[in-house]
Amino acid sequence: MTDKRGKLITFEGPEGGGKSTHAAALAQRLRTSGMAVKLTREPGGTWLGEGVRRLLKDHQQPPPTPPAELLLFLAARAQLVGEVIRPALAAGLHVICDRFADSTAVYQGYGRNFDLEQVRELNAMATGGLMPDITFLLDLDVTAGLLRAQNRQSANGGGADRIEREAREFHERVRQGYLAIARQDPGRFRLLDATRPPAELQQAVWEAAQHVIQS
Ligand code: T5A
Repeated sequence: MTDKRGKLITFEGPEGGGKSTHAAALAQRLRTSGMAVKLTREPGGTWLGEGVRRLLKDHQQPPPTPPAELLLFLAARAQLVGEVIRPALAAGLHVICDRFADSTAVYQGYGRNFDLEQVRELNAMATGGLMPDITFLLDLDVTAGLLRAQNRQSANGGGADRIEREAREFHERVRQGYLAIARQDPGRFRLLDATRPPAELQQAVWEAAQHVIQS
């Protein structure tokens, strides 16, 4: 154990923004610089969470009701925080998480129209009040994001998941929801234009992450 807690760094945004790409690139660069890093994702990152991920992405079975969907995302988060994130932070690792509580605030709050305050309270229960030290919001136009996600799936031989198949209006509410919560917490969010070249974005992420890690 070290006496210095690691930092929690999250990546958020609508579909296809490049969260996975940039989370992995940051983890790699931090490791190359000699830092201990845990890279994880939501939903997922634990046995329970990966099971929830499979259930929630499946589009061939009857869909979960909106409350069931909300509670499953929260259950996966509670497990990830308790089993992986808190122990890693306490051991001095920097944790990079591909989506976190803001995804529920936005997809279930703004997207599915759950009461935002109720979602905030449920998120606080799932995380035990743990907040990211910095959150990168990769923002891009809904059509462009869905197209990128589709192209990546075609390249991998897969298809769109259940949430990607939602109506365009749903994805538009998600995008606007992200921009709204980022405006409410400018100290934590770094808003990035996800259409910029990947190398430029990686450099911007690196500089902001370095600043937080050294603080
Ligand atoms: N969800 C999740 C909720 O509803 N509530 C919740 O509480 C949580 C946690 C998760 C789904 O669950 C929902 C949100 C999601 O719908 P997922 O598979 O994790 O599903 O899906 P996403 O997180 O949306 O991830 P995606 O795979 O769609 O997109 P990413 O990770 O943002 O994008 P990435 O890195 O895979 O990149 C997509 C493509 O774009 C290219 C990449 O090479 C790749 O091909 N790309 C770029 N191209 C040009 N310029 C750039 N700057 C690029 N950056 C990446």
